[in-house]
Amino acid sequence: RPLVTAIGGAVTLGLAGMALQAQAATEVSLGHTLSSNSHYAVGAQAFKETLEELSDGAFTVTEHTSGSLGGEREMIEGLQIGTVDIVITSTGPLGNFVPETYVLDLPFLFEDYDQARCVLDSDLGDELLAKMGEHDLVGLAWSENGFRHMTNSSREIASPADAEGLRVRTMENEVHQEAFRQMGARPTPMAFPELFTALQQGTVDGQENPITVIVATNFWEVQDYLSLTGHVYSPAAVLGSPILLDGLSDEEREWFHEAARASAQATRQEVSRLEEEGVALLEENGMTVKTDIDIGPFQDAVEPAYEIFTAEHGSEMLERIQEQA
Ligand code: EAX
Repeated sequence: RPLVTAIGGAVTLGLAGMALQAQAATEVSLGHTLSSNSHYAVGAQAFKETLEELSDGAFTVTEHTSGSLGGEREMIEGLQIGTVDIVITSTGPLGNFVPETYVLDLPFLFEDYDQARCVLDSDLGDELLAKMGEHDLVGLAWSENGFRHMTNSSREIASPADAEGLRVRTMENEVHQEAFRQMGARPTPMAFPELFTALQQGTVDGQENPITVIVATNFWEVQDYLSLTGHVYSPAAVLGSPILLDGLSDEEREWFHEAARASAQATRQEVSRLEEEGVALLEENGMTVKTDIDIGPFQDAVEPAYEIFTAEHGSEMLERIQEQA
């Protein structure tokens, strides 16, 4: 009898302990626009594992994929008002909130992944993350989307002339829109969750995204041609909501920063892997891929976008990046 009571007591204590822990756990919502087999999902899982481990289960992370919390612009707004806690987003719509980040979206700014990652990991990258604090956002880490390439359903694009008149969906980013206007295309800004249907229904003829996104979204189902233009490097940011993060202790906040860095690291690795394997996969799925593109004429075509950019945003950040790159 005493033994049973002792066991009963231990079980009760154990259950009480579990209940306490369950009560204390804070659920953190994390949103992104891509599918659960994407490089963002890999990053989301790394964020989850790291935060849950560092906090010993005090925080649990729930991932919301495929734009189920809205497009990137909407999710950034969600961070500002606290309806979502963590967002992995391209810089596409970010310039609308933090104009200092527009510089990163200039076409042909970076030559390769090493260069881009190096700049984002430098003081300049930290400065840009800190800037987000002035706009009701917490910049946690620079992650990655990848170099963007053009796809469409009409024809092979080998030169800017081939893009003439093409209705190309762009992100909601004025620098990108200007670049495509200069190329002679007809840019149509649109949130990512609407894109697949727009391509399917022919509302737009083409779009541009990194190999990672083209693979994760099965764009081969609605696009026949891929041209490896690599016309712009697309960074991603891991952002937090000040509504959650401002209320945490320094130690807790540092866990979020560390989780975001682990997330970025995992995502970059996945981007590199897909850069190696993705094109073959797209060809297997029936896309015609133009690989040996002469980017000179594309660079010439988008040159005026730089003047328009500096007239509006100044040239200081741009020059600093160009010096480092
Ligand atoms: O961040 O909107 C886009 O084309 C982005 O590349 C996508 O949402 C991933």
